[in-house]
Amino acid sequence: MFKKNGKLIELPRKGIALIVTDIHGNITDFKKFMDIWSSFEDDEDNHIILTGDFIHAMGRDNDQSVEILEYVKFRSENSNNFHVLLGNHEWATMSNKVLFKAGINQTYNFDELLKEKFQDNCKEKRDEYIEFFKELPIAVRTDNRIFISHAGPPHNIRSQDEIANITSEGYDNPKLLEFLWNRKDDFNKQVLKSFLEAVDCKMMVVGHTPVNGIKVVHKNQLIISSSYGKGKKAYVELDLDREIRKSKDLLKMVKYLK
Ligand SMILES: [Mn+2]
Repeated sequence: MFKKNGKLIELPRKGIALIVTDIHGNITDFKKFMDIWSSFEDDEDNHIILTGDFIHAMGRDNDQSVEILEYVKFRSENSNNFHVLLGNHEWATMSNKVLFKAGINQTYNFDELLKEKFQDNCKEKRDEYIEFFKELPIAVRTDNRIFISHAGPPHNIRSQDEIANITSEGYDNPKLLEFLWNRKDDFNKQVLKSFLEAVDCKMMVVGHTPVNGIKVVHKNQLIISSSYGKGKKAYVELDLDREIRKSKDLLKMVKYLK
């Protein structure tokens, strides 16, 4: 089992954790990841972590955000080892902020999608989804010292408890926003190092920035693009029992979607 410390999930030193990032409404890829997960899920020591941004495709033609959201919501509410983290796209929906990606107004598109699917019920559905987003954790810390979040790190984090309580003053606070939005140009090597020290971790795994499968930043952050990215689609099959000292150890656990 795992421990839920406020907005922080803590995973013990056993089993495997699949880390999947940035699905962005792509149901074809999502189903492939669920197939992969199906060979792990019977063992209660195994976990899957979706690191947010599972909604909002780049255009409406193939946007299966609602189907994915329904499935993800059901699974995470009915299974102990299905973890879903908040991404900036879910945050924008719950905060009613307009969000553009690749020149497309994602907030508008998502509302239109809800109207199409649920007609008169679309407002209730929207509220239901927002309640779900408010329940989502922000990050996972594993006992073998890997930290997993949508993006980041934020500046000036001093302890794990600060992350556990990060939404205690609402969802519009600067540290949370940095967790959801920060990319490599928003922090330097020293900020990453102090963050990892504060949470007692060796490495950090994030999504958010589209890359060609993977990219290592300042030696201690691994960016993964599992679906929406720049070519290859990668995920991590994290061995929770193995000691990880540096990026090389973690890179051995990276797999690619076929
Ligand atoms: Mn993102």
